[in-house]
Amino acid sequence: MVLKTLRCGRRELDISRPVVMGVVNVTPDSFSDGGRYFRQSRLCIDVVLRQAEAMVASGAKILDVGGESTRPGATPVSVSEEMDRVLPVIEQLAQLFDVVISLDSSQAEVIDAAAKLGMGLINDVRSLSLPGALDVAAKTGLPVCLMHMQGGGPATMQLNPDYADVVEDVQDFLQQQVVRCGVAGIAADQILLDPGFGFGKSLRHNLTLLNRLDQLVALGYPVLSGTSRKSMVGQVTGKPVDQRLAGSLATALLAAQKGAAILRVHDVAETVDALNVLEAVYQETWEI
Ligand code: PT1
Repeated sequence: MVLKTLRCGRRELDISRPVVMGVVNVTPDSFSDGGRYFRQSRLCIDVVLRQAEAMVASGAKILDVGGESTRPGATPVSVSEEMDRVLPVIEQLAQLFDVVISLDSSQAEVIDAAAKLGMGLINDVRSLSLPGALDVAAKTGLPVCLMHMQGGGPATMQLNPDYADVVEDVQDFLQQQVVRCGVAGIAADQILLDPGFGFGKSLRHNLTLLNRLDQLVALGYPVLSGTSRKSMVGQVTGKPVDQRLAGSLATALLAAQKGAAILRVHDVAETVDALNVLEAVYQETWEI
């Protein structure tokens, strides 16, 4: 049951080839580009729009807008603050660019409001577990990305990652979330799965999940992979966050080779180039 298009509101997203999702962080404390769009702690929407425009020109098919930092140890943000950050950006991006605008949020209120402003995909690192989020998401009819996280939340998730078999545990969790979504009325062909790299995982857990990503793909849902600039890349290469491009490209290519449908990245142009090379080599053989 590998399905090839997602119905993202007014837009359709072709995922018969791997596509790139560009990260648009509107948080003052993002792990990799923290505060880039902030001047004296005020959000500069024109800077965000210029960055997004460059990502679209480089070949991003999705822009993922997030107002809550979810990196390890990040502090929570209030719902109203999150709304103030993401809603104007979603509205503008949806009007200006012919790509799918994704919202990286766990809050029912934010999801509901963003759906009315042209959001095309719901990306929730908490798999629609917060009050009201599942029903609001179902009501939109939009695709949802369900992600695995262990350990309660970004503040505590890296304290003691523990699995019997990390791949099987992640599969089991995600399959339970698929059932939950089905009961709420979300169509099976509008569900994406994500192993949640860096969310309650040791380096070995992350590397095992990437090495065996094909097992997650085998569940039959499109898989989203987010490894860009993460500490798993830093731990292997010994490089700080601003020098993780090459390592991140390696993880993106590996994920694509193992069947990932969407690569969530900061460096869109470089990732698109790398995927084009992979595709040129593979030619017609993506169907695995
Ligand atoms: C992700 C993801 C996300 N990651 C989806 N959404 C982040 N669907 C935000 C580190 O170890 O993988 N999938 N939204 C960013 N979160 C992290 C986590 C950032 C870990 C950095 C690390 O460095």
